Parts: sequence; C-alpha cells; structure tokens
Amino acid sequence: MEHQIQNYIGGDWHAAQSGAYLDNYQPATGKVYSRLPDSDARDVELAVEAARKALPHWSKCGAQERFQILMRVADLIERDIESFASAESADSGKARTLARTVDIPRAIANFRFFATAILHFSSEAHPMEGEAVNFTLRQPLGIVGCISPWNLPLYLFTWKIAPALATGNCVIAKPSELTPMTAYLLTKVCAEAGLPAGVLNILHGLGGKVGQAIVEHPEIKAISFTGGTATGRSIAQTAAPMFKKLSLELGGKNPVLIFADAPFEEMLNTTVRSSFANNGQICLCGSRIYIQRPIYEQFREAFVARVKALRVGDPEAPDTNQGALVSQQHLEKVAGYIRLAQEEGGKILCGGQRVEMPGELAGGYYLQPTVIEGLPIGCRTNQEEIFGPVVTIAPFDTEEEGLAFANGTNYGLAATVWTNDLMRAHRVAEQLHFGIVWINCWMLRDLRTPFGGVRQSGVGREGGLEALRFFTEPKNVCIRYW
Ligand code: TXE
Repeated sequence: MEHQIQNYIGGDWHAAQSGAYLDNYQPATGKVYSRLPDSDARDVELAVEAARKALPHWSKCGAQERFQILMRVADLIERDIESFASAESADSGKARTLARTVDIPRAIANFRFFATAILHFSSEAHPMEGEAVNFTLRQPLGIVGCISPWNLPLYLFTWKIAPALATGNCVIAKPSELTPMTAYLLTKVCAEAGLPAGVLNILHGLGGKVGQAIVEHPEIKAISFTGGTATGRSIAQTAAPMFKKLSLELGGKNPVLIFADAPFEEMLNTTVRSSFANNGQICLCGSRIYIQRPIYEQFREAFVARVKALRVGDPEAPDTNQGALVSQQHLEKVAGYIRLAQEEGGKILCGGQRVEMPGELAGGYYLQPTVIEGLPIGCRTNQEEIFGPVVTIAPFDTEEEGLAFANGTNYGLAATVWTNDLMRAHRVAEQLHFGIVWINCWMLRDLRTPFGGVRQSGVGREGGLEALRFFTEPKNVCIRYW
C-alpha cells in the first residue's frame, strides 16, 4: 500500500483503536490507493483527552502566539503546495490544475486570513451613562468539532479549523472519509510549525461512526459542519438537545437568472464555470439556469457548444477541464438523476453519458458535462441537489416570473443574476431568498463576508467576524461606577 493514513492525536500519529482500516479509492482509476483508520468513539475519547490537556495553554497564550503559529502553517503549506495539490487531485478526482490554483491557495489564504483576523478582533462596550459600563468578553468555547466534506477537501477543512484555532479553541476535526489525504498532510505541517500537541486532533473514518461520536461527545461544545442536508438534519437532532452551538452549511440548488440585457460573453464564460467547475461538485454551483426569452435560443446554442468543448479526462493532464467524480456511488447517483430527468420529460442537449478512458484510467468515474432542457420547474430534477456536472436550462418572460422560478426550491444558498440594469439588480437581489447573491459574477469571494444559506441550505454563517463570533462565547460583564 502506497500510503497509510493515521489519526493525529496529542501531537502524534496513531492507528484507530479498532486497528481497522478503510480503503481509499482514487477516482481517476477506480483503484484503492491508500487506507485510512476506521475510527470510533474510543478515538474521539483520546482526542478529547489530548485537547483537554492542551486547552489551558492554547486558550490563554494570546493572539500573538496563535497568529505566529497559524502563519507558519500557511507558509509550510505554500512551501509544499505541489505535493498538496497532487494529493488533493488524486484523492478527489479533480483536475490537478484546479487543486493547484484554487483549492490549496485558498487553504493557505484561510490560515493567513484568520491568523491576522484574530489580531484585529475586538468586542463591544455598552456604557450606561453615569451608572455602569458593560463590556463583552469573547472567550473560546473550549473543545470544538469540525466536520467537512469531500468536494473541496482542504479548502473547507481549513475554513473551519483556522478560525476555531485562532480564537483559542482546541479542535477535533474529521475530513470526509472519501478525501482524507490532505488533512493527513496538514498534520505534518502543523507539527513542523510548532502547533502544540493536542490543540488540533484529526480523526479519520466514517461519518456515521466517528463523525457521530464527535457530535455526541458532551465535552465538544460546538459543531461546525459542511455536507449534505440530510446529514445536517441528523447532526442537529443529536446536537440540539445537548445545546451545542451549531453551524450547518448544507446543500444548494442554486439558480442562475440571466436577463436579456446581460453582458453576453462575460455571462457565458462565467456560466460555463458556475455550472461545471469541479464537475459541479461545489455547493455554490448554479444548476438551474433561467434565461429571459429574447436571448434563450442564442444562449442555448452558445452554451451547449462551449460545454461540448470541455475536456473530460486524466486529472493530472494540464489541459483537463473535468476530472473524475469523487466516487462510484456518487457517479451512480448523478447518472440516476440524468435518467430521472429523461423520465420527467427532459431533453438532453449534450452529455449524459459516462466517459470511458483507456488504460490505467479505465475504472475511473468520468461523466460528460450534461445540459438538459424542457423540464417543469417543480420536478425532482429541478428541486433536488444533484451535485454533479448536470444543469437544466429554461426560459422565463418577466422579472416576476424569473424571481418565482429562482426562489422556487427549498434550498437557499447562492443565486447568480446577470443584468446590466442597475435598478433591477438591486430589486432582484433584495427579493431572492438566498444567503449569497452574485450580480454579474460568480464565486467572487471576500473572506470577510458572511457565508451560508437559508432554508434547507443550513443555519449560521461562516467567514470573517461571523466565524470568530461562532467560535467564541460572548460574556457580558457589567461594572457599576461608584
Ligand atoms: O455527504 P455527507 P455525502 C451533498 C451532495 C451529496 C450529498 C451527500 O448532494 O451528494 O450531500 O454527500 C460526515 N455525524 N453535499 O454523503 O454524508 C462525513 O463523514 C457526523 C453537499 O458525501 O453529508 C463527511 O465528513 N458526521 C456538500 C461529512 O459529514 C457525519 C458537500 C459530509 O458527508 C455523519 C458534500 C454523522 N451522522 C455533499 N454522517 C456541500 N454543501 O458542499 C456523515 N458525516
């Protein structure tokens, strides 16, 4: 076996208490290429013990020390960026170029952003004239749990861990069992950067087993989770009666609303990306595209031509646009939705088939990017999160109708609007029931902004001050003047 991943507990690397390992598949080939510990509640207990020992120092050492260590972690990931990018691509099937230019740089940025943010973090004072002053002390929660998914492995893992550590918490973190490798590499870098033992503990294994044990542990005060809506619901069912703080970043079924006055070329380029970046496996991807009728035909023709030109293939090849999907199971799920779309009356304009690759890649999980039209707004294909390289397109007439289509799901993560009409941009943005609205752009991210969704896309916000506030407990201190 080429790689054997280990848990990271108390600054050391361990097998799971069970002694068992799970197979880790490489999506590009469909073959097992590493193994990860099959951890359970016993490993969570050890991690909590280690975190408990580390907490008094880490929570009190001060922002300056935490800043320095987290900046070193960022520098070391940057030093090793090529091996992180290769590992991310091998583990997730995404194009290596994407991992090298987006995922890993973003993980570095997450550490730098929160390392510096903690130096600037402040809290409020509420003076009561002539009587007293209230001030808000923001203290670390203690031990917190961070659980992340497989689509942007290190990017989303660090998006949670960095603010949790910066605010002085000790962390028990679990990456997805489908993509554990970069979280494992991160442990090496954290040790080299001098992160004290027990401050960050990383456990590997199944969500229903070790993930559930993290959520259930009474000493873990908060859970920051990104993943599927059904998992989020089950985590809330466990954590809410224990009064844990919860941040749930869940799925999406994001609309793209294209008005006839949109800047056409810019819109087209970005819509290809917002549909198929990372094979559509980004919670922010726009999967329902509504186009105002006057430009519907023009859009359909140009879009389909561009999608047909996307190159599906070896994630390692520099000219690959679309690598492999993350797993056999996920490939089957997405292919199942393409069949469902046809049963629901949809017409496939391009794609829809698996891509058979030669040689070593023959067992990989490749799928053509797929565009479907002719489906009713309320059908399952247009209502459920597919999370793959599949989009539907449909025309709309008026602004009201476009808005009704866009708002017509139970999800509410991100919406994209294309228009050159400033007044309309404001009007529409105000009426969209989503946590994030992009006008004439997509995935343009400023890490200071609140990030998260409404309705079935989750509760709570990440990013900037929201994350620093989530990972701290506000305590009001009222001091009376004499
Ligand atoms: O995610 P899961 P899955 C959506 C997407 C996808 C679907 C299911 O539609 O097809 O969710 O994907 C851990 N207690 N998104 O099954 O299971 C799990 O080990 C604690 C959208 O892969 O939600 C992993 O670390 N933890 C999404 C993490 O939760 C549990 C990204 C996410 O896995 C657990 C991924 C439990 N009971 C999928 N069960 C996005 N919003 O970006 C699982 N886990």
